[in-house]
Amino acid sequence: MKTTVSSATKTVIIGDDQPTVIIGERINPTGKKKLAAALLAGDLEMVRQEAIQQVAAGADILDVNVGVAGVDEVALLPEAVKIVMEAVDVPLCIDSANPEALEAALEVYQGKPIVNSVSGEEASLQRILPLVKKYNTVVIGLCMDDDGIPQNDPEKRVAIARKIVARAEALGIPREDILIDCLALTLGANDQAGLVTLQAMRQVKAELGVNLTLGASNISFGLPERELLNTVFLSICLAAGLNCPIVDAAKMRPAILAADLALGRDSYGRRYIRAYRARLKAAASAP
Ligand code: THG
Repeated sequence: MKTTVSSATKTVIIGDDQPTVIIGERINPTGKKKLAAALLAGDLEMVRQEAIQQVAAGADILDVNVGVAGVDEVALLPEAVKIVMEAVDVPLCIDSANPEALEAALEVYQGKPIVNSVSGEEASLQRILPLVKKYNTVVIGLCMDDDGIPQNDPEKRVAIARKIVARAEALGIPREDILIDCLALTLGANDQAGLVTLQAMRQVKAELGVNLTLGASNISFGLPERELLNTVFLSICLAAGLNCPIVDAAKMRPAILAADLALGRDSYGRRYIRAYRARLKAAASAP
């Protein structure tokens, strides 16, 4: 199963026989007061800087989310997408709960982006899947529906993934254009949350054969030593078949390269060694 996304000039392939694809999470005002304030003022300079820094840190795709209370996302999301397309050449993952904002961004996008996201909620299926078809995009399907996110019930999350795939295919959206997100919730509220996500991912991959994404950093909200927990959980997820995590590239890329090598996805360890040499060189030239 190969999922292809693109910018105007670059193509990224997502699949089990490919190296892990990093979707950079940092263009997102959640927990970032300065970015939230800048977005409210219509200032996209921080967005531009985050885009450049994340690609320098090894992000293969960038998630773009400008959702702050009080912001006009229909106007701002396409502007943010344009600024990011100007600053970097990687494909984008357009992240909004607002269908009008998604469509406005799809109108200006050049290439084949990821729409983040559709869910199993009836209103979402009816509103988002036709956009995915019309604009020929890839789409992330979230394992939640009108009853919310199934807690401690991996089978229910798999059932939602099955429904999203069936509804997409009924509209002529091919299965390779669907990335399923089994959803990571914080371990701070439920110590079984990680295991539930892992079991759902294994079953979705075995039954539906689709590629998997995950906002993996959610696992550590509210807990100490977030980076440690994120790194360990992410490594376990990669072994369970996660293909394109949404993470902070600067923090997670070394562990992802190590996991890819350990899992036989890095021939002769070339990517692992190249990244190590680049870090040595950067450290030697640092002031
Ligand atoms: N699934 C899908 N899309 C998603 C999510 C998901 N998009 C948004 C989110 N979840 C993934 N992105 C983030 C972005 C930031 C953080 C976590 C997930 C984060 N931010 C720090 C905080 O809030 O404390 C602030 C970071 C900083 O200041 O450096 O943790 O699950 N499909």
